Amino acid sequence: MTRTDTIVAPATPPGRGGIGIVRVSGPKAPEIAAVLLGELPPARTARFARFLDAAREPLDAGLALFFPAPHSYTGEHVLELHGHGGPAVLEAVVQRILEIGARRAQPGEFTLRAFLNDKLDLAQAEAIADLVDAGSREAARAAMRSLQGEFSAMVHGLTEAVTDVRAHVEAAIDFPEEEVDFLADRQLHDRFHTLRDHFDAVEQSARQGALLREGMTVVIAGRPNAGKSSLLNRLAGYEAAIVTPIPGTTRDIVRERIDIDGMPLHVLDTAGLRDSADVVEAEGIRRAHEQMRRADRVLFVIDLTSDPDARAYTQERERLPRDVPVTLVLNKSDLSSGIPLADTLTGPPRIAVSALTGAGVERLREHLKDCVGFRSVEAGTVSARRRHLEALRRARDHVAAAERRLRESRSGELVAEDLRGAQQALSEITGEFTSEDLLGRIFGSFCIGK
Ligand SMILES: Nc1nc2c(ncn2[C@@H]2O[C@H](COP(=O)(O)OP(=O)(O)O)[C@@H](O)[C@H]2O)c(=O)[nH]1
Ligand SMILES: [Mg+2]
Repeated sequence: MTRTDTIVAPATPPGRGGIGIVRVSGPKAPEIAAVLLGELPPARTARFARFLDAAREPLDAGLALFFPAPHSYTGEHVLELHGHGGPAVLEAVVQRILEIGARRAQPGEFTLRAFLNDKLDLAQAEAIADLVDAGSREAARAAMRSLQGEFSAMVHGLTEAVTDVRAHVEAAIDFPEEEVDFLADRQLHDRFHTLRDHFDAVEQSARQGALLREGMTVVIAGRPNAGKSSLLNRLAGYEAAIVTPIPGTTRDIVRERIDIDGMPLHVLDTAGLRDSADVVEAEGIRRAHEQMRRADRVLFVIDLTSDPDARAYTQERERLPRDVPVTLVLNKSDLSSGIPLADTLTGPPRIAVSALTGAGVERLREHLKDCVGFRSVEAGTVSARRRHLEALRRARDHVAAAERRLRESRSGELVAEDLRGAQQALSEITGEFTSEDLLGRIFGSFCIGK
């Protein structure tokens, strides 16, 4: 992948549409325009043009736009051709451009070039993909904030705060006679304290952003006929799964993506847990266990009418994955007078609902949001990814280590070293410090033409 190549790809999704856009970026873009269109359009001005083949017959006609470097998306010369949105006609235009002297772009390569040319930082580049993929208006808004640099600004603010503390510590190293006094300074301890609060605030914001993007996965489990499929349908708001009074109806996993205040909730309905002789149902039960192990939470549905003491849960508990938290959903509350109170203090949280009438389902939704710490999207929510959260955590660990060393060893050198580690971890978020490998992973997941 060299940046002296000129790349080309359709920028609109494959399929048929009113308009199809082909994008070209690189040093040869002006030459390609001259050959394909017969002339180079004036900078940043839409021009009607015919897109010509080798025999100068038009392949298509539409608008041509030329963005001279460095004032373009990628920072290179960019040519945009807005033609008709048919797969064959778009491919013909791309083919002609390949002949003139470009190569096909790899996924995310336009945005990678924008990153390499300092048009945007890594967190902003990721925000572009998040904006394209956003599954809700809230997620789109958060991605837009990150794209505008709000998240990067938070991370830079944090980096500056770490740098300040490090400067203070390094000043101490420069005056060895006074080093111990310097490092025992009350002010330095206060700064560490402020730094911790600062980390909390940024992490909180990033966590909300990551939840908006990735959401949570819950598996609905329980005995046959407890009302699992009814609960899924109630959460989804339509009949996604088949509901019958016959136990063992659900065998395949039924998945639904539901939106709670913009947070994606992936809900999986599973075969009822029982000792079944039927091979098909047994396979369904095996899959249910497999999905539970991967879930963020298990909703264990109890039929209050037949199992008021939630014995099904007590019996199955051993077989449930140990590290996945459970909520007991006490269903069919419309038919049951009281809710069992035994174990309420020690066992998993319990929520009474009626999948039939919908009573209690709103409370269940709120409960799920609380479980992952999702707040309804506040003004400042930015989009963020797991990668960012991990880097923040590593940076915070380095700061904690620095603080510990300060207390224990009073060695300025070592404290400064830890703080350098924190800075490095933070710089991975915005991409001042990145490996080829990480870039490959991030941009490889983009679509072609982005
Ligand atoms: N009265 C009442 N019946 C329910 C409720 N939830 C489910 N049912 C009924 O219980 C039966 C089994 O429901 P289903 O959702 O298929 O259970 P699953 O086997 O756990 O998926 C069906 O006849 C449902 O109509 C509820 O909250 N109240
Ligand atoms: Mg079912």
